[in-house]
Amino acid sequence: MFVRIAVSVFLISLCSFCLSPQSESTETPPSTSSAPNIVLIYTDDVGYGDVSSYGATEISTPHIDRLAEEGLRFTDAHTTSATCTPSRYGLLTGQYPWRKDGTGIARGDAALIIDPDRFTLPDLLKQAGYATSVVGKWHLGLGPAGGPDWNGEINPSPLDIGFDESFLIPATGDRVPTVYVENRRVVGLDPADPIEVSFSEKVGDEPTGRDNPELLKMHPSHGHDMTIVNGISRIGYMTGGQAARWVDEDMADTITARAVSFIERNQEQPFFLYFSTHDIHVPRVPHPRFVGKSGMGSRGDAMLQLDWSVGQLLQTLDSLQLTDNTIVIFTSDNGPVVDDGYHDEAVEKLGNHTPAGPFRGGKYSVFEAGTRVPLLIRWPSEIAPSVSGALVSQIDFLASLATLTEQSVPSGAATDSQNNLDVLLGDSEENREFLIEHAASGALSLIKGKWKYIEPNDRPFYNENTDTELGNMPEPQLYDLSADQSEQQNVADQHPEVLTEMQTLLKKIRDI
Ligand code: NG6
Ligand code: CA
Repeated sequence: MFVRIAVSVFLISLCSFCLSPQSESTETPPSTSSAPNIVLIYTDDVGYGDVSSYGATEISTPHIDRLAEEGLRFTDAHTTSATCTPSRYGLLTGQYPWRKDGTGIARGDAALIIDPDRFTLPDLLKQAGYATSVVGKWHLGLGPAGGPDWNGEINPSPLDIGFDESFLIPATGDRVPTVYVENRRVVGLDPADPIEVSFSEKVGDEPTGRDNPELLKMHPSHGHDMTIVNGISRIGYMTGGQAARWVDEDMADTITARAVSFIERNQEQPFFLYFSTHDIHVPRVPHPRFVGKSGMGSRGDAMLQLDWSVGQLLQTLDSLQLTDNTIVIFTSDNGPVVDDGYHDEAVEKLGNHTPAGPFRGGKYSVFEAGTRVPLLIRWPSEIAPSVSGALVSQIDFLASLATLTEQSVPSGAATDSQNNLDVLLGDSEENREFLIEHAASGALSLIKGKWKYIEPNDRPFYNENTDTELGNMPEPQLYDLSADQSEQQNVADQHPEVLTEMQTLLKKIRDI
């Protein structure tokens, strides 16, 4: 109730601001400083069991844990998908990525996947009067059909879908081009040394991991054997842009500093920061000050680096006295993977650590660990610390934040996003009526009540490169998550009526 009242007060004041920012009324104009800032920390490949507040005992993540101690810790929160590009598409658009072609793992030179005409989460917050920024991993494509002009203006870009500013890792750390893009330009590019990128054939004459493994400081375990940059071979070929190339060891420092700067520059007005970390995706090359500190190899060290980045943001909010009225959301884009393509000692030094927590599968998988991720939401002035077992999905962030900021969503936009604000603020523990999970194979799962149905598909059950149970099977699967959260007993044969009901509902949702 307290939260509801406080949120209503905020809504009234923010709404007045939106309607009459130039008001000439003699009354004191409503203060926009009552609008909560929103910092969305979107991590890469962090699993349910990778955070100590979610039960990890082999690693300590004190800064992330602070969010759990001071906010809400969700135990049944999901991304839309078990890989990065589709999850981010769903997060930013409120439309399930499987409704749109071309939302699979994007190439490093993919065109912008989100149509600039589509209403997005940053559009919403901009409309509500927020300063909006994305810092870090993008992986939603850039530029027009055919891909971006790395040597000129990159257009369209996040600036065309609602962000006021952007500082990007264009795709992933393991894909070329290995350069940052700030707003519409590659950072630090020397025009005399233009960038060329290809994912189909070698360009330029730089060595590759395949031909010159002796030049590598980290060797691929599968794929990742094309152009060598900073001693690490990548996915894709690139030449040129030498002065603009990032140094992997400095990446967390670089993007964290950019995020801190955005907060500092916008401290006097409501802001939305989408801080999208590279950690703990491959290649895991943390700064030397974290190397060896986890005892768990580079994956654990990258986790410590991620925790440090979170700490820097929290400290910035503290020092600017913004903590009380800033909503900090910490979550991940998909479940965990240990060997995702490099020999980085993650497998050898994993020890007793369980990245997926109690769940089966991992990144790419149809099983729970594919999409069930940590979700922490802290808003000290409004949310009492607690644990929520409610079934929630990132697809609902858009509609829920629309309710919070009293903005309307245009008809036809974000049609899969439901207002779930009460649950996200800890005012209710009502489960989402149903939840869809989307695996890398394209297969969908449906959760409703205690049941989880996985549709049949003929892709492999197991990926030996990543050592992941993908969970694909030619037969329908049905699990009772209330009794079997690790999806061991397929009870489809015992409950034909439930199976039919789930299949009918999934078809209905798919056909909307
Ligand atoms: C896969 C890559 C993997 C990772 C993934 C995307 C190979 C063999 N594997 O194709 O390393 O880059 O794509 O990860 O190339 S995600 O988190 O961005 O979805
Ligand atoms: Ca990811």
